[in-house]
Amino acid sequence: MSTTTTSWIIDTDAGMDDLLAIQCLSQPCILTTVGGVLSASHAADTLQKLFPSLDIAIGLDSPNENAVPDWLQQYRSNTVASLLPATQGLPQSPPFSNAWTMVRNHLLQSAEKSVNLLCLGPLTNVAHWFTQCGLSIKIRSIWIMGGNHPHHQQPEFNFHWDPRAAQTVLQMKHLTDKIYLVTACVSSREQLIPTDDAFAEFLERTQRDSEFFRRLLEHDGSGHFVSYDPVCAFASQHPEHVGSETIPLQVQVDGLLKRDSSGPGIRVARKISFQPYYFDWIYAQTTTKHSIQSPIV
Ligand SMILES: [Ca+2]
Repeated sequence: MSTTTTSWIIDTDAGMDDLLAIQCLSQPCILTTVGGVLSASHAADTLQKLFPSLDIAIGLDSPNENAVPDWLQQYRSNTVASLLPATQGLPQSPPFSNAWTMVRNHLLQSAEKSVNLLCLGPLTNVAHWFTQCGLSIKIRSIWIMGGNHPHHQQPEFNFHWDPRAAQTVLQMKHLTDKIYLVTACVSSREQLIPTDDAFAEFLERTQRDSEFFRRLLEHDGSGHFVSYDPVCAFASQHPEHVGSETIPLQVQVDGLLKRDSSGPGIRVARKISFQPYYFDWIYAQTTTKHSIQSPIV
């Protein structure tokens, strides 16, 4: 039996910015984890504690999981892990489902062009899912936070962590025209706000009215988690505030995106209307009952 409504799958590596993005996406969704900022299993454990009402399944780690750099080890042990003591006393995480099994079952039950993907980590899972089945017909849109604008020479983390998967996904014939790429260049802290004062005012107002936001700020006082993944989530919910261009792209071996006329044409976000829409959205989604209720609230 097919459903006629649209649905959302969020594929995430559970960084601080992922957590805000998930909290802001107000409709029910499936969460799948992918290795990146956290390993896939660590991410699932973290999300289960923070968002126990959502369906969560474990996906794949990238080939780079065997060579985690020092800075990432430190992030794993300090940043996201430090949110978890507030959830102590909750039941242990159950055995998680396999992400591919959960996604496949969901796609099989869904109508054509009804499932949206929000990809907030490396593309390891997505490359795996759609190279081995013909279910891409069920996909309506794929919003990807990752990569760099080709005028920029620095690879972005998600694409750098699994460049082969990124290249595989961008080249998938049946998916290319469904992809919306929100690069690091258009979603970084520098792009978000005109002045430090305006950002400070936003942080002050939001933490005053949102316990969830305040808890995130306790662990990252800079508020950098407002960058990247929540921007991609916002773009997916409000495409009317996104200006885009289509650019032929190839992923280099280090994850750098380069303009290449032999590559597939990918829709890339060029400009996002942050003021006031993005900040009003973050405020509304973290302070109203529409948000996912989590035990840290
Ligand atoms: Ca992420």
